[in-house]
Amino acid sequence: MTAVPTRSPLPTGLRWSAATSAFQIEGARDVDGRGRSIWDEFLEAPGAITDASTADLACDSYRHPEADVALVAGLGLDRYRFSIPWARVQPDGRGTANTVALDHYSRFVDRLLEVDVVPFPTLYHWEMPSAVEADGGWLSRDTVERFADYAAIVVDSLGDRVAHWYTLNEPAMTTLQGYAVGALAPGRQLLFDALPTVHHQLLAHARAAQVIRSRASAQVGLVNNHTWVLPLNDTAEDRDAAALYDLIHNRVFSEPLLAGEYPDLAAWGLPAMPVQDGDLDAIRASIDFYGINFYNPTTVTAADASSPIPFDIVPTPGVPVTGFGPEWPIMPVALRDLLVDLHARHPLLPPVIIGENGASFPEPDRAARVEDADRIAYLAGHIAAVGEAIAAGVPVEEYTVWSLLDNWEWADGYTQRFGLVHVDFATGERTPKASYDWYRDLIAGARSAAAAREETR
Ligand code: IFM
Repeated sequence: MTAVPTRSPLPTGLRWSAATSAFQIEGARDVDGRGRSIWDEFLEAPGAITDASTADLACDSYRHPEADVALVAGLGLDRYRFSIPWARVQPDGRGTANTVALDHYSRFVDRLLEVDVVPFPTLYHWEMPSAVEADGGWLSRDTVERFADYAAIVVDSLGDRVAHWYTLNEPAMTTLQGYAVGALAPGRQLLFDALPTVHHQLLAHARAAQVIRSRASAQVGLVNNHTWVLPLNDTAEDRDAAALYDLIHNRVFSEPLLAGEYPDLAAWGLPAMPVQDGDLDAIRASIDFYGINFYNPTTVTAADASSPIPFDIVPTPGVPVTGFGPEWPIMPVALRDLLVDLHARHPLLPPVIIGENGASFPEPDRAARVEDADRIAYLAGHIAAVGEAIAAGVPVEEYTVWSLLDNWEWADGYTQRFGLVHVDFATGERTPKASYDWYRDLIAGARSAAAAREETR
């Protein structure tokens, strides 16, 4: 078991948050008129989910939102990140809103406000209505306006109380794992032909941001998954492989948002993006903050000439790993390096929000108090890395733990536990882990330190 660091890694002045997403915690897939989404389709495919589980019950959060709000309040969070599923609001992905679902999220927002926590919803955390996917999903430009219509419905319902919005969660994972290799829904295996989904997602985000700002006073951003890419060997081949992976995982998303242009795709033999007049201006002007989800670095080596893609992702040598094994190496300094590098390349970087950071470790299934020193060490190390990035001038303003609760980890089902709170999926019982108490105390300590500083001014 990893030792818990004793030094306080606290960066000053951060806001503190924790996150969940609807499909992973809500259950209740067939209530209140919810439509089908690509995840309902995906989990039914034989062998798609490691433990063959479904998200039918998950944490039962749709039926018991009060249980989650109590845990959020107990942590003393500044904000809570949750998601609103498109397929609950527009079951067919177009047309009239399902007011029963909207009322549910409206009451949820009120509950958060009652305990002084700022509601910070994500409009799209991977749950595309099946009907939209059937029309092409993110491969189709028409999805942009359908998403903007959905955003308008939600902001008209909640915009009087919600002033901070994430549009899309991790478009990189949707492109790479959803459309390129098929490890996540919608399970397409298009390799580089998945690239148009990058542009359509960025454009959908930009249109949704316009719509939100035109209907409410709000701060809008998206949150993407970033990784720090390392070549396995210091050779020209591995450096090229790493540069290509960096391009398709990170830069193809960050550069249009932060600099208004795509990196040079032709130089890598990749197809051009389906850009039309005005698209890049809209994308560049679209974020009030930049959300970064960070979990692990990625080590890359050049692939055999016979491989359909020119790189292989390999274990990162010499570092510990999470419950996923070598796939998820633990290297907090990679988060600092990534932030410092992004800021160096984009000196006018808007405020940065760490929208997710956390780790799964093997833990018991039955209700239990879990002494998760390994998770505490992971979080403390990454918060310290954020502090170092801030000290180097990176404008990070908020840090978010993934996740408040153990939940249904997509294709890994219930086999990976990320929560600050243990969930017994057989009974629904929630038991705060040691990391919950640690994070609560860290937040309280940060607040007292900030108050003391104010007093001495
Ligand atoms: O559970 C996911 C989340 O939905 C998106 N970001 C990564 C998390 C851990 O895999």
